[in-house]
Amino acid sequence: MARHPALIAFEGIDGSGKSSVLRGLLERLRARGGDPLTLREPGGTPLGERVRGLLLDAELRRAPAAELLLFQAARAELVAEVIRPALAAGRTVISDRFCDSTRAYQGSGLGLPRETVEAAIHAATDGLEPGLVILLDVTPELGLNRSDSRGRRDAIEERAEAFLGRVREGYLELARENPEHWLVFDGARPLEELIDEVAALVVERLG
Ligand code: Z5A
Repeated sequence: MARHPALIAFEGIDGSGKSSVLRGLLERLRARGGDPLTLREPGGTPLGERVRGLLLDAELRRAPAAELLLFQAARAELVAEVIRPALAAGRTVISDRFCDSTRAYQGSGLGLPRETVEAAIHAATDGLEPGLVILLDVTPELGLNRSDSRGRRDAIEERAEAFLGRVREGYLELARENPEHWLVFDGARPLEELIDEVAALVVERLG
């Protein structure tokens, strides 16, 4: 496993506020003259966006292993074509989800064996891992309420609250296992407060 200090991932269950905090962080980093590359998973390449369409289609049934591998297909393309070249050029890369989403959703959530999940992730990333993971922790109830208030649930959000409970526990376990690389925030706090705190810590980490 090779953690890259300039690769930052936002993680959390659906509706945890990742995209909102990431947008706020980006504004603050740009105001300081930074030019980070921001991405979201799955997606970010022509192939990845097509795979994203398949994965989020609520009408399309899929076996757990098929789901695991589709996420990795999108990720492999993103890592090879976008993330590695950007890191090699010296840019900071901030991704809305990365490989820990797979550990939490397909591992803890769907119950796929850890070795299977790790082998699939490794095939996609060749061991590249974020130097910093920002976890926005919310209860499944709050996350689903926020998704519902936007009036949409995709294939993965359709799953039960119990599924998201396992995903949340999976994330918290990963954070406990990797305390030097994970920062956990209570995603129920006011948004501006969260953005200020996350931005201060990211600026400190990036030096
Ligand atoms: N997935 C997977 O299973 N395995 C993998 O390997 C990968 C992904 C990479 C991608 O969906 C799905 O793929 C995802 C995991 C799975 N599961 N689902 N669904 P996506 O990209 O469409 O969505 P998402 O990543 O789950 O994000 P989201 O649902 O859009 O939520 P979010 O980005 O965390 O939250 P948000 O959009 O910033 O906020 C949601 C709403 O809450 C919004 O109206 C905000 O204004 C509001 N909000 C946010 N923060 C606050 C606070 N602090 N206070 C009050 N209101 C707030």
